[in-house]
Amino acid sequence: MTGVARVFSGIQPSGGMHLGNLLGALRNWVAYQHEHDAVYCVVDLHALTTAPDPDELRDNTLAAAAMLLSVGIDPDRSTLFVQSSVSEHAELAWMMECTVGFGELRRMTQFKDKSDRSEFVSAGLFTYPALQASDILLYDTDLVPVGDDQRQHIELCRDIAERFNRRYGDTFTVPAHVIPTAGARVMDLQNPADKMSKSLESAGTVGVLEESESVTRKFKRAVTDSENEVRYDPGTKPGVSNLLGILASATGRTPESVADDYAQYGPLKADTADAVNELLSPIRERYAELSSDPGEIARVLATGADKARTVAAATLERARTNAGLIPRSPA
Ligand code: AQP
Repeated sequence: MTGVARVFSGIQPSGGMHLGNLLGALRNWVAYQHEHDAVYCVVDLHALTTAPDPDELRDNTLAAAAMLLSVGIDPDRSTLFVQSSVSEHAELAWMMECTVGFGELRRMTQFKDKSDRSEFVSAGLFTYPALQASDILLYDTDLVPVGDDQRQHIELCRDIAERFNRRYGDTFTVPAHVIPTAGARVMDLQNPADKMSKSLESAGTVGVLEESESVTRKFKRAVTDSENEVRYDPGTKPGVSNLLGILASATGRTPESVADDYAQYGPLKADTADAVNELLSPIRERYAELSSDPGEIARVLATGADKARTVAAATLERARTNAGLIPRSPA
């Protein structure tokens, strides 16, 4: 423990990362590592909830780590590791499952959305928020930077921590979420009612590694509306508001002030594409360099896992003792 606030967040290795991941989460991760004790994790156990192909999961896990390094996560400032390398996550998850209510899990909207789209719904998909609570609570986390879609899960994590603390005495730090003001919910460019997502495989998803011509084309074809007024109003103008939100987030402004600069949709689309390409192009270059050195990525992850394990093991031990589990081996 360093005395500065601890930040924790994770990302699933469920495919190519997209602009929503970048603007909603990863850019904040990078910012936080300069003033906080940052712990970032590729959550491969969460990806197992949807039974990915094993080779794909392996590749995606390393690719996700390479992506985090490419967006600017600095392993000298942040602890970066893969969730399954630190077995304390899975062990504490059981205690979290015994702390969260069935009814609470059933209210999670992400579970409802994902189970509606899946033929096979694993019990793991249902208990996902318990594993996520374990991820967060193991590190005595103060702040969890996430996109808006994770708000409900982090609120549940707080409830789980508070219930455990009430039952067994002070054990966990109760974390707070941090959600960006712009870019918190990047919507699909073709269907602005849905959030941009890795697993939907829509033509309206913009990949972080996508070629700039393709990015420009996707913005040009972005669905707007039949009016011709540039106004930030996500309720009635979701497509236009999504473009304004993206351009605002990419340029550090507010969507309302960006809207004042435009009278037509065409220039708004073109400028948004340019701003996004400007953001993505150095990331693509860095990713190409890093991908040619998988040994370096593995080394960074191994060092990160060692650092993470030290903190996680101490928290797990505290939770075990407080809950009445006997020591693993005599003192
Ligand atoms: N569209 C989005 N806008 C803003 N933030 C987003 N995030 C995800 N989608 C958007 C944030 O990215 C972080 C990591 O996401 P994740 O991969 O762990 O979560 P996810 O919700 O599973 O991401 P996807 O892209 O929707 O993948 P699938 O479809 O596979 O589930 C989180 O902080 C999340 O808020």
